[in-house]
Amino acid sequence: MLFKRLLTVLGAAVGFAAAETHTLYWNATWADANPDGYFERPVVSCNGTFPWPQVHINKGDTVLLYLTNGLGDHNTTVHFHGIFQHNSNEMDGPEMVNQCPIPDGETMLYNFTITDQAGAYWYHSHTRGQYADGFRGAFIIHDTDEEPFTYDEEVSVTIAEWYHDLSDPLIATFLNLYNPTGAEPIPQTLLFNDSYNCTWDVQPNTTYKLNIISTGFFVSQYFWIEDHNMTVVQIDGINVTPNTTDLLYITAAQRYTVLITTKDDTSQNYAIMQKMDEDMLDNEDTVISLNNTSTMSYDSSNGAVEQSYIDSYDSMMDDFYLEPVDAIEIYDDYDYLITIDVIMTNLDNGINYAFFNNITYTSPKVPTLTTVFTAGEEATNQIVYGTNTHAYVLQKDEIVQIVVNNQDTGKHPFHLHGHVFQVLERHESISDDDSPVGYNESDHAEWPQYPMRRDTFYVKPQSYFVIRFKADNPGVWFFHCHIEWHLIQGLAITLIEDPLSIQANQSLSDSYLSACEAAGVPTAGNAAGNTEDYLDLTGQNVQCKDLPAGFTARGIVALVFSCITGIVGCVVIGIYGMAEVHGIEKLVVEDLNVSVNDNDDNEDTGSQSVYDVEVAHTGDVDGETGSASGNSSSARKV
Ligand SMILES: *[C@@H]1O[C@H](CO)[C@@H](O)[C@H](O)[C@H]1NC(C)=O
Ligand SMILES: *[C@@H]1O[C@H](CO)[C@@H](O)[C@H](O)[C@H]1NC(C)=O
Ligand SMILES: *[C@@H]1O[C@H](CO)[C@@H](O)[C@H](O)[C@H]1NC(C)=O
Ligand SMILES: *[C@@H]1O[C@H](CO)[C@@H](O)[C@H](O)[C@H]1NC(C)=O
Ligand SMILES: *[C@@H]1O[C@H](CO)[C@@H](O)[C@H](O)[C@H]1NC(C)=O
Ligand SMILES: *[C@@H]1O[C@H](CO)[C@@H](O)[C@H](O)[C@H]1NC(C)=O
Ligand SMILES: *[C@@H]1O[C@H](CO)[C@@H](O)[C@H](O)[C@H]1NC(C)=O
Ligand SMILES: *[C@@H]1O[C@H](CO)[C@@H](O)[C@H](O)[C@H]1NC(C)=O
Ligand SMILES: *[C@@H]1O[C@H](CO)[C@@H](O)[C@H](O)[C@H]1NC(C)=O
Ligand SMILES: *[C@@H]1O[C@H](CO)[C@@H](O)[C@H](O)[C@H]1NC(C)=O
Ligand SMILES: *[C@@H]1O[C@H](CO)[C@@H](O)[C@H](O)[C@H]1NC(C)=O
Ligand SMILES: *[C@@H]1O[C@H](CO)[C@@H](O)[C@H](O)[C@H]1NC(C)=O
Ligand SMILES: [Cu+2]
Repeated sequence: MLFKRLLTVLGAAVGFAAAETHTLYWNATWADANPDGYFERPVVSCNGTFPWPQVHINKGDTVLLYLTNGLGDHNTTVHFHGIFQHNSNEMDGPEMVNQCPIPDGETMLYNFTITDQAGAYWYHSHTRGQYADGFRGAFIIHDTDEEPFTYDEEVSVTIAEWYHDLSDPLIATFLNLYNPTGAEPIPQTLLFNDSYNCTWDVQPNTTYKLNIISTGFFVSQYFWIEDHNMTVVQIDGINVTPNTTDLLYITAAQRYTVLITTKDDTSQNYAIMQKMDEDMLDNEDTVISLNNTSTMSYDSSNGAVEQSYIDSYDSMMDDFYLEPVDAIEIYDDYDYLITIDVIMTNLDNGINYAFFNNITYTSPKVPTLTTVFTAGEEATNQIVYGTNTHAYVLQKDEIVQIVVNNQDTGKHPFHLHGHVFQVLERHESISDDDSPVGYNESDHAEWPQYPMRRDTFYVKPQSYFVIRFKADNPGVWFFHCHIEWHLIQGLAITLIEDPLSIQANQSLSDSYLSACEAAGVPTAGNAAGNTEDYLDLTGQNVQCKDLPAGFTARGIVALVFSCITGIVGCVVIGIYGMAEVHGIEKLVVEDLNVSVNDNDDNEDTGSQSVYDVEVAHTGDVDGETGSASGNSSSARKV
């Protein structure tokens, strides 16, 4: 162990860790697997094998990944979560944002070099719901520079929840008139390394660097190891001043790297515990086990462990207080402000969507990156990206501040592609009995001098957070909730960072263009596919209409409730329900005596109507800001 440590230090000192190229061939195919020991089901596998491989590379290395779609009945894509993709924006992955979907039988080359990052990352499909079906794995970048902490061995583990149903049917019942409150599908179990009841063999008297990587898509997890402390040294690839805790709270997509020093006696094994954050589940009816136990084994002859209990889940480490080792100071001020309110509500088709302000993200007809490359000088005009991609054009090197005001009663872990961001403030959660609290620029908490940075950070119920980053990485970057269900509901915006530099320094590869051709997606045009007039968005994809005035989510709940409780109601739904809600309103009012325009009493649905919510306009914050850039929720200082 000492030898290994010496070698690493020596290797870094004399720089013999020459950059390598890792050529990977992955064929995404269906296979059967039983990762939780309860139920065999089809999973998206790598070459027929599940789980997907852990990828280990060094800083400076290049990845050449040939991803083949062998699924037959689905498109695919892959995103390397947390990777900056400097000058390789087309390799970032999100479907119709950074690339075309890869259709059946096609292969796309992901070609990128890791220049300035190390630590625990992961990869996953960025095609609707697909990583819930298994397409996900750990991606570890070993640092070639000396790390600011020492250890003997490095180990990585992924944690996630698991469903017995496939994503397709889950999405179909989730985005549905019969699910008007938008209740998310309930997972059945938790997985450890995409498996269960695992054993981690440890040596006594040894310090381990453990990368804990959430490859989850919904529920946050508490994580603890019986009678062992964990010293957090890195979050989402950012080294932090060591902070010791016995309990972590890990949202979907976050990573914690911890040091664990083992005991010097081997007479006992210990439980490694994972537990779902029950507050995020609408019900627990179909949960098989809220928690799961794996074994930290000092000696296999000690046998299996009992689960370990803790007194309170309130003692978890609060990542907000962690300080980055590089002590980068808070950016002085912002140049550009984006204020977005999280709202969940129903549209005219009765389906519950997620909104930032009044927009639920709807994919364009041409990937946003294709539009950047083909719009010429119009690429700096937000209009060409369409209204429903919720696009913001950022200028080179400006400081961007994003304020997320969460009007919803749930927690949401937000992820920014292409960057880590400074976290200035996360307000405490506000109880369901009170109204949501939004950020007030003239009355906020004191901000840290050296803010914590990471790429995924959660906002608390009915509360807000404030983040800043520098627009120094030209590219199209998605900002979205990492609860996959909420992304499917439209909780995303698109940031188009310095589009003219993208045009000048990057290009679309043959592989990108041939995937588009095979998928039948145009290789030029604005969001509507128009190549003649980039300012003409006629025919673009747009969200469904708003509910008729005065018709609330509550009305829909009543309507569906009537279906469940009364046969007559079912007939009504059968006739009108699947197509349009128009006209149903009157029926609901008559049949169920539900009052319309009764917007002040909707706590029984947990949802709010669009008509209850004031969209925030921040164009004139403190009278200091310049004219809004055409979007009501953003403002650039002049
Ligand atoms: C997948 O199969 C290809 C072609 O047979 C092979 O080159 C590659 O190494 C395999 N990858 C994994 C992770 O099994
Ligand atoms: C990928 O897998 C599919 C399904 O098993 C198979 O038909 C196809 O030939 C494979 N492609 C490659 C490049 O391995
Ligand atoms: C794959 O993507 C193309 C282009 O968006 C689309 O037309 C097609 O329906 C998709 N295929 C599947 C199976 O979803
Ligand atoms: C990968 O990208 C680099 C830099 O753009 C390029 O030089 C190289 O040819 C690419 N590799 C392949 C196999 O296309
Ligand atoms: C877990 O594995 C141990 C052996 O390591 C076994 O004794 C125990 O029964 C297993 N528990 C479950 C729930 O499968
Ligand atoms: C998780 O699985 C990987 C192999 O995919 C293995 O190398 C690693 O040791 C496992 N982690 C733990 C903590 O057991
Ligand atoms: C964990 O750390 C706390 C505070 O530093 C200490 O009191 C406790 O004894 C430690 N527990 C273990 C098991 O080392
Ligand atoms: C652990 O190290 C201590 C001294 O540092 C030694 O006394 C003890 O025997 C070691 N324990 C084991 C199990 O190797
Ligand atoms: C784990 O869940 C089971 C039921 O699913 C419950 O009986 C047990 O108390 C839970 N353990 C912990 C540590 O919460
Ligand atoms: C953990 O999961 C396994 C299988 O998924 C299950 O048998 C076990 O009861 C779960 N609960 C605990 C506390 O380990
Ligand atoms: C450790 O984290 C706690 C909050 O969980 C914070 O109060 C404390 O200042 C942190 N200490 C260091 C050294 O970062
Ligand atoms: C959102 O509100 C803005 C400003 O009021 C309006 O121009 C735009 O059409 C609205 N968008 C949608 C999708 O309703
Ligand atoms: Cu969310």
